[in-house]
Amino acid sequence: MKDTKPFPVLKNDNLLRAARGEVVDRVPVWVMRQAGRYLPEFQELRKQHDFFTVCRTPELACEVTMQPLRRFDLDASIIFSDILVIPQALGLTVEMHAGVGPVLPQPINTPEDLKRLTPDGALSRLTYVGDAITMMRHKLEGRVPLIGFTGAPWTLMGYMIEGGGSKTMSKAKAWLSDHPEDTKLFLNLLTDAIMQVKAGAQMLQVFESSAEHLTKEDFLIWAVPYLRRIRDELVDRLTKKAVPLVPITLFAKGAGHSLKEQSELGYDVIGLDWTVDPIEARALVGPNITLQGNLDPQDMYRDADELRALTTEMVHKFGKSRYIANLGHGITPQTPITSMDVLVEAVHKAL
Ligand code: 1CP
Repeated sequence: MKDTKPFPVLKNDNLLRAARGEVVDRVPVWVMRQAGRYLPEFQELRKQHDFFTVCRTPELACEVTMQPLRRFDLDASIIFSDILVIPQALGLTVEMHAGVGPVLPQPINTPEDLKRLTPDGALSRLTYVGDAITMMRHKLEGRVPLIGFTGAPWTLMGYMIEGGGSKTMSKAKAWLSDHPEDTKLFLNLLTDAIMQVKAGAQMLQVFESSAEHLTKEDFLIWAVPYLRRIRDELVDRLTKKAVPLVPITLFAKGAGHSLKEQSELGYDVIGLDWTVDPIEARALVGPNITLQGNLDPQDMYRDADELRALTTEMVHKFGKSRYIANLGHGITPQTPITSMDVLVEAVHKAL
């Protein structure tokens, strides 16, 4: 039976206030991939359960979502799931191989293969995401906001064509020139499926993690229109259903060349990777967008004093207004857990 109890009142709303440009008590901080491989309790749970079983079982997904919050004074939680649940819901097999990452044994090789995808009913195959989000909102007891997320079309298309992660995305990039019309169909199909994932989270993040493989020109052609569409349709749908809007973050890794263009897409927050200078980024996006990021995940391997100094310097550059502290990409598996405390404390004490 669906849980229809009202959600607990939010106590720490600094994340949402920062996203809306309101005054915050302290600079909010969370970390991409904060629920995951660097935590021994996650590794322990993964010994007992397959990756996608964790995603599909709300109790387990909530447990993993909660793990970093038990240890660190974070200002947000992010629901445990993966961007590859969408290709799965579209009928592709996705396996998670230990030490390798995601593997899609029957990738999309040719435009003909698009017929294998099953967009009809994809939404109903993703109800477990919404169920986990609803359960998590209760379990959080209003401590911090809950972030939902999705992969952006170009990034998802890349995994579906390459059959997993790729250093070059060469097969997916070949599609752009070899099958431009089919690529548009493909990207639009993913935009549609993505639209169906939003599920009552208090904030959403769109991951365009593979933007780093595109030239600026290709980013503007093959990513930007679909990123615009995701945001516009989301706002449109929520408005029509009289559901209050939630802030949306765009994180296009490696697209620091197009910050101005990104700032014109209607997103509330733009996530930055570590290659971008905070002061230059602010000048490009103007005063009305919140910035998120962007410590180099590798800095988490430095000693505590160095990490503290770098974090403090970063927060000073961004300032207290319209800023959410984070890494410039996901936390990496071998990161010492103690670095998380140093990071979080340094952010909170910086201003
Ligand atoms: O066996 C395991 O436990 C696998 C490790 C793992 C985890 C913990 C994977 C495999 N995915 C996740 C969870 C996950 N994935 C979250 C959880 C919430 C959080 O704490 O942040 C999120 C937000 C993601 C999103 C995701 N998955 C992205 C976008 C973010 C990013 O890092 O750029 C991408 C590209 C993926 C694909 C994926 N899933 C897993 C891996 C190792 C990868 C990347 C593979 C590659 O390209 O090499």
